[in-house]
Amino acid sequence: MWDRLLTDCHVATMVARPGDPLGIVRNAAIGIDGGRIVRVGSRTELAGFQAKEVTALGGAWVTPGLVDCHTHLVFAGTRANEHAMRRAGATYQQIAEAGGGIVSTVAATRAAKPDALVDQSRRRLHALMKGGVTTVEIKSGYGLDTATELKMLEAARALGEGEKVRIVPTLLAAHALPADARDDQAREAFLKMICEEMIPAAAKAKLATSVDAFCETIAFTREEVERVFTSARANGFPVRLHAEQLSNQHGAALAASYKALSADHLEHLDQLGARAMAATGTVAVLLPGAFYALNEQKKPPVDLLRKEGVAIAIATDCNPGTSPLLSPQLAMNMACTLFGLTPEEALMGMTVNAARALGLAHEVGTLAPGKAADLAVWRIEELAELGYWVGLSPERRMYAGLDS
Ligand code: DI6
Ligand code: FE
Repeated sequence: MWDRLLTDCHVATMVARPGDPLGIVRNAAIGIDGGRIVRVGSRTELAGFQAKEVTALGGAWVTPGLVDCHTHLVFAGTRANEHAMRRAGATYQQIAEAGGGIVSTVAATRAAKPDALVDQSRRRLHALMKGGVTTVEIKSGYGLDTATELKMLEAARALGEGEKVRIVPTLLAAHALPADARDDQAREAFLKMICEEMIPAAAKAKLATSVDAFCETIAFTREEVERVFTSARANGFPVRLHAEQLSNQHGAALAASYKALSADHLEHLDQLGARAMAATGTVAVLLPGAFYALNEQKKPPVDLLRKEGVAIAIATDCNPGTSPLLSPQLAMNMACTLFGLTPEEALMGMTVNAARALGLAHEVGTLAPGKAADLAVWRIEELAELGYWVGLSPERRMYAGLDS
């Protein structure tokens, strides 16, 4: 006898079939046992099975729990002042050069006690969970010293321990140069510290599952990113990269040459970069929240990604500077309205393709036998409503087969 049977629902399994990219099963039922999906099929197919608990969902739609595959949600303080500066015309670069930007969150995060850091971040995590998120990637990158980078990763882990959610921690030490590391010698010392101290320490403490970096004129060069990736590889980490956000640094191609799980942002991606990503299965993670908050004009080349066959994921990029976004639904909606994705592509972007971007496609992002019973139940008439409503929340959210 199974633990649970969900009946009277329509399911988007997200297991693609010819002519049916979302793997839809109407009038369906879902069997759950031991926190995992054991079977998805039509109600009649599953009619003979028994479960300890049977829940009729009244014709609702079920999707995999949403996967937010790019966030910076652990940090202290806010940067609401930058919102005002930006509205008065300041650019991301100008704010960074004026001592704002990432380094101001670094000061607040270094100063925060571990418990305070967890408490502040938990509010944001709850908002994403309320939106149906069951898996969330969280990056470090506001420490920029070994102790604080590890403190952030520990905070991410602590958040996961107390909540019905899967946390996927990423070391993003090469996020910005610390305020006191602007000359060549200090820059070199910082990179050495990332490669020889932070990455090995995160590996030893098993506090991260991948290594990320920011390749940009205001951050790190390709050569520097390559050093970070070399150390990541030596320490057993897969990599991902903030690439082509504000300019074309050819970071996506570099990331692909290291078989990166994902390259993220990509507004300035060119054809060579897209081809390189397609060849290695590197997922394109698009972040409409940052595009929106920065009032960017150049959109990521969605047609090119489609043409080259690069899988597209969508994430909130939740962070205090460029994407104070706490709604996965709004991320999906903006991916449609701002970037021209179809509602189907947006849903794939926060389920199956986001799971791939995290290297977790075997666990989450689809509803199929053996996968985690992480799912969201939506009171909607048709599935396209998921990329349509602004501010819709699921009626129910289940994590490992349990209501939460
Ligand atoms: N790109 C972004 O949009 C965020 N990080 C990054 O590398 C910005 C993070 C911040 O401004 O705090
Ligand atoms: Fe980011």
